[in-house]
Amino acid sequence: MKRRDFVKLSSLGTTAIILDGCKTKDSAEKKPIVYPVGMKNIKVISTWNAGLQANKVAFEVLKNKGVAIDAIEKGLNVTESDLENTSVGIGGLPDANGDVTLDACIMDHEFNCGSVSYLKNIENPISVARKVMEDTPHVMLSGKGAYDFAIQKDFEHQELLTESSKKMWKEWKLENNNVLPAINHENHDTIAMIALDEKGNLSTGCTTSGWAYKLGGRVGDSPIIGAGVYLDNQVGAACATGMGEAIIKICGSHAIVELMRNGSSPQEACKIAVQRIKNSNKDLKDLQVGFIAMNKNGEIGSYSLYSGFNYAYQDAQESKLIDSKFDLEWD
Ligand code: SD4
Repeated sequence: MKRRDFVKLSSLGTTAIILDGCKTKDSAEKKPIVYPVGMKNIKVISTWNAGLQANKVAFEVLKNKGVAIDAIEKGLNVTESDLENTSVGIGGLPDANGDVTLDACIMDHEFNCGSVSYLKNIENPISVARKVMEDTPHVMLSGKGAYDFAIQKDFEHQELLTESSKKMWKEWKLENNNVLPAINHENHDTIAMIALDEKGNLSTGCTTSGWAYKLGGRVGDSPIIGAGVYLDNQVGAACATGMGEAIIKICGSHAIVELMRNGSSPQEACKIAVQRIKNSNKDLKDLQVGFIAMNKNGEIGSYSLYSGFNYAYQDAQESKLIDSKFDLEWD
């Protein structure tokens, strides 16, 4: 039997054991980790308020014994197709030129991942990302290539700039002299999600229209594996929201998974990642970032730099919004 291999399911099918998945901080010796599997452990978390609706759909998939990757795709599709959501999919706020350009990525329990960036005119980029993962030898497609691939896979060409998003963009152009707005709790709700299925497998994904009124061509953290999301099924998963530039610089989600591997709880790991961002940026003004994480045991955590970040939680018992812990008050 190989080290780190999934060892066995218990006779009741409610626990599984892995070796060396999450070492405790001071032990070099490989302690077996027992983690729960089974229907009573299924759960979903996702960023911001819009996560409540998305979680419901994702949870339905899990409840019907579906796999985590399906839960992620179906859940995130809800937010992408919500015309009222100005941060994701159709209705997302455009870049400075008025183009809606979308970023998304998805990752499963076997390190398979797919991603699209700078994708125009396709309502559900997370589904295109999944096709990249499943139907190509690549991880990431961008721009026109991603669009052409989506059309080839029978996705529909859509106008993504709604009348209300267009109006907001025009007002911004007139009033703000091309100054980028802050990414905060009032104007942003990119969705990033983690799901744990009945087999004890995790998946994660993220989808966004990115920083409103960004420069044309800008790509954030959300389609970047390791920044916007990361997952090691023997350890846990993490995903991000907020200013992508700061998240990319510390490989935020990957950092959190590595911290969990070395013994941090999801909560501690998210906090340490935020501290790294705090310490690696001179100007913290308007630099909101938030992380959520779940480990193999289904324990969850989150942390943001500023107040105002929340995330949605759903399991068999409850669906709720949780206010994240944070470092600084938003004024
Ligand atoms: C980006 N991280 O494009 C995204 C934006 C975001 O809540 O998450 N906003 O940088």
